[in-house]
Amino acid sequence: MTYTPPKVWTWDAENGGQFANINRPIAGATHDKDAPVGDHALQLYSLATPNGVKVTTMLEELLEAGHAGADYDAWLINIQEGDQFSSGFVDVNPNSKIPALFDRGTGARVFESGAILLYLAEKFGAFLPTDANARTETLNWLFWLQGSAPYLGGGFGHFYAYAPEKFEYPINRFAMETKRQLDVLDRRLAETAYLGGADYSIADMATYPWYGALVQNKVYEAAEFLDVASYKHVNRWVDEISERPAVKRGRMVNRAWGPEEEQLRERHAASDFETRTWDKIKPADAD
Ligand SMILES: N[C@@H](CCC(=O)N[C@@H](CS)C(=O)NCC(=O)O)C(=O)O
Repeated sequence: MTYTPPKVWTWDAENGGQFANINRPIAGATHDKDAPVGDHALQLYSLATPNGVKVTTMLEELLEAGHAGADYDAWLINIQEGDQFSSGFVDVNPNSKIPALFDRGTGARVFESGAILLYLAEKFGAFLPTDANARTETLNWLFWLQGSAPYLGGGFGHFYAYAPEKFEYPINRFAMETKRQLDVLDRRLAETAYLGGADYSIADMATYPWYGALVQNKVYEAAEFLDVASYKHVNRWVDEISERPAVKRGRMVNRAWGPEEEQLRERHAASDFETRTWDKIKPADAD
């Protein structure tokens, strides 16, 4: 069936596909509600999607490395329920997308996951090399990820897993691009231990939640379709990063699906990982 665009596009609220209910052609808040604030300087408003996990991984890595000032409150933003359109969230991120960070210590609002990683790396002097060339290479890969992941998620993942029908043209186009990106990563990781070079950095923290989940078949069920096993250097890097304790904790924060013992829907203290996972605090009347 061929589609002929009308002269002027108009919004058809029910255009189908998962997430159709939260997509709008306008920005701004839909309702008045303040963002919650906890005791720590760093207030994170997020959800454990790959973009959210980038930041919770960084915060947990900072704490693991002894930066006590990185302790944080993480509040759950349920994007299916429209929490990202509350006035309080929009004040922190006018783009209405998780993750968003408010630093009560400096008064800075920080949005865009890449900007949040860079902000935290500079604030704590960690996970970003100080040598100018090494720093530039790390930022090359961080910005590469920020520009590339939308082709994986919004392109390939959307059309392969979430669109109302399987359309050959976009699946071909984005499978091609996703495989090209995996090859870019594989060639880089054949040369160096980590994306920025010899050291684990914010570039790895940004990239792992997307391409790690893809090669471990945790998203889209496309591991076989994309023959992810053939990217052996990517797999080596994914296997190694998966074992980091901070990475394991980071993926639990603001998670509201999957095994209940892996869901720490809100995080306010390090001890919450032991005492406040969903299996332990789920109300009797929750589904
Ligand atoms: N470029 C943004 C992308 C953030 C993003 O796409 N967040 C999604 C979840 S992974 C979201 O909040 N979607 C809600 C919406 O689109 O209404 C970043 O890196 O922070």
